[in-house]
Amino acid sequence: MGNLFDSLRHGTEKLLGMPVLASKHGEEVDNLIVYVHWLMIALFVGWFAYFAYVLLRFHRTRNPKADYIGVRNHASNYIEVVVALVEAVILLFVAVPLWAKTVDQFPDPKQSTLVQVVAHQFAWDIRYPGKDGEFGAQDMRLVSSDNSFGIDPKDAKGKDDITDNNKIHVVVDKPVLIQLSSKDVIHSFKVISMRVTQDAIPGMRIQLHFTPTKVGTYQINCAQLCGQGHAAMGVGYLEVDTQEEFDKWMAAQTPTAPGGNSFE
Ligand SMILES: [Cu+2]
Repeated sequence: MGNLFDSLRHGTEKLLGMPVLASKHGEEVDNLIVYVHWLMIALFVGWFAYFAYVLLRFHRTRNPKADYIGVRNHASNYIEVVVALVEAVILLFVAVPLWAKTVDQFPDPKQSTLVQVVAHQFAWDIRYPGKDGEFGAQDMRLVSSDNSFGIDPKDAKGKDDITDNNKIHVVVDKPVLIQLSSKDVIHSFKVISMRVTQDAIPGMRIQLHFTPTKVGTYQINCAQLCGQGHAAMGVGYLEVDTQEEFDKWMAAQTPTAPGGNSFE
């Protein structure tokens, strides 16, 4: 039974042409999409069958005289109750738990790849906390062309921060915790293969998390029409490395001391 269910589910995923999946919670997102489609298919077929039945059953040759009472049984009420029950099950047992996990159960920053992402017209600025695992303080008055994050030179925690743009390096099978904000308008951080989408809002630092499961390079898209160069934000990439690759890459980076510029 379980096997039949799984193969039905995978078959539906193929039929829908679902994009490559490379994150842990993404399977639950896909399940939700598949279950909703099953319900919609059932309703679509059901309604059409009913429509065809009605055309024949109430054709004027069979009913020369109008019937003023109409349907006498309660079949439609029972069907409505069943549909409402199925919807309640999908909502309460699939959608709500997944949403709760997404917005409430954040991974421990110490066990995660911690990244700060600041969107702006039209690119993504990236910052890693460096060896100490903590971001240095920021002050927006310090933002300049060579200090895009406004890292405060007086804060020792900022000395080892690494900054970059448009490419985020993360580690496979390790939670990724992103702190997302925007410098100008509302953007939206979307990585389809990770099944994450989160608006980047000026003045807010919003956390999002996912655990990548496959090494590879995945496109980041901006999912809010944010200006004329909106499409250019597709230059963003998420690179999922093995731990060794990541460590090697990180070791080759020079910290961005405030006031200096060490990134490309
Ligand atoms: Cu944008």
